[in-house]
Parts: sequence; C-alpha cells; structure tokens
Amino acid sequence: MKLYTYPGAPNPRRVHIYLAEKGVEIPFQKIDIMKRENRQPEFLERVNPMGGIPVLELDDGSHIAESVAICRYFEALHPTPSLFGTTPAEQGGVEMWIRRIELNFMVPVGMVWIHGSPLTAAVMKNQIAEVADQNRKVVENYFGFLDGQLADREFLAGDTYSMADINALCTLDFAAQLNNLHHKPEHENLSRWHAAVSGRPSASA
Ligand SMILES: N[C@@H](CCC(=O)N[C@@H](CS)C(=O)NCC(=O)O)C(=O)O
Repeated sequence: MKLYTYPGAPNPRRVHIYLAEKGVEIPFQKIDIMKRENRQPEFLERVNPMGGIPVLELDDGSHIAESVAICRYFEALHPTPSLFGTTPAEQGGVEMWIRRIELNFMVPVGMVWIHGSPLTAAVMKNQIAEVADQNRKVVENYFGFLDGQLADREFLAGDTYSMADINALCTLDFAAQLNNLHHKPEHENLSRWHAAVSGRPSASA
C-alpha cells in the first residue's frame, strides 16, 4: 500500500491530517503536480484517470482516489476514534458537513485558484477573471455563514472533531495561503474554531 501525494496541496493534506488523527502510518510517494507528473499518460492510465491526487494504491494494485473516499477506507479498517460519526445521527451530520464544505466552500475556492492565480495561468490557458471575482464573493460570504454556524457548537458537526473539520481546515487554509482570501477578525466563532483545529498536532502532518 502507498499514497501518491504532494505535501502541502490541500486535498492530500486532508488525508495526511486524517491519518495523523488516527495514528496510522503508510508509505507515500511524491507526485509533483507542478511538473504535471499526475497528468502523464502512465499515471492517467494506471493510477487515476481523473489525474488528481491523492490516490491510494492497495496491495492488489487497485486504486482509490478522492480524499474523503481514501479516509473512509481507513475508517473501515480503523473505526476508533471515529472521525465520521458513531450514531446514525452523527454520521448523517458529518456527511452533511463534508458535502457542504466540498460543494459550497472548496469548489469556489478552487475556482478562484484556477481562474485567478498566476500560479495556475500556465496550465489554465483561458483564465476568466470574472469567474475568479464572482467566486471570491461566494467564499467571503461563506466565511460569514460558517461563523454563524459555529456560534453554538465547538466543531462543525457538533461537539466532536470530525472529517468535516479536516475538510474545512484544509479549505480555509488553501483560501488564505494560496488565494489571499481571509475571514475577518469579527468572525470570532470561525477564528476560535480555526485556532482550535490548527492547534491539534495533526494539523502540521
Ligand atoms: N476531488 C479530489 C480533488 C483532487 C485534486 O484536485 N487534487 C489536486 C491537488 S490539491 C491536484 O491533483 N491538482 C493537480 C491537477 O489536477 O492536475 C479529491 O478530493 O481528492
């Protein structure tokens, strides 16, 4: 088993944080996405036809892509401590927040990255500045939404740290560090949450 990864990139980071929370160590192989190693025919044909990383290679030679799917695989192998909820209600709540963060937060941040960053201009030949601008506003609004949601609980899906928090942390840091999109100081609940999840040892995995 090994994980194809690129340290520092937001999607692989989700898996690295998850594994650190679980105390699970596996071998990994760096795939340099800046050199487009993940877009070479061999990688597309053998590892992941979608081209993205991370990808988990199992011992039988099969592959699991998609960050949350990889974490779910490990959750089945190592159910405790649970990061996807324990009761049916918790599991539903964690899943709800995973999807919200992916669809309503990660996607617009990704649009800003693809259409608004000089670092992606070489691969995204047809950057559309208006798409980046529009999605910047979506992300800024979402900071306010998250702040309101965190007013009455410690973590996104309740009072227990979960995969939803890992998703949100990696997305928020991606927004700030690579897209210059920052939540405001008056977002006190979001700031409190961010300090708490960033302070866990797993955050630097
Ligand atoms: N939905 C996928 C997204 C994978 C993805 O887009 N990964 C990025 C790194 S953060 C990547 O490989 N980018 C380079 C590329 O797509 O060529 C996941 O959850 O893992």
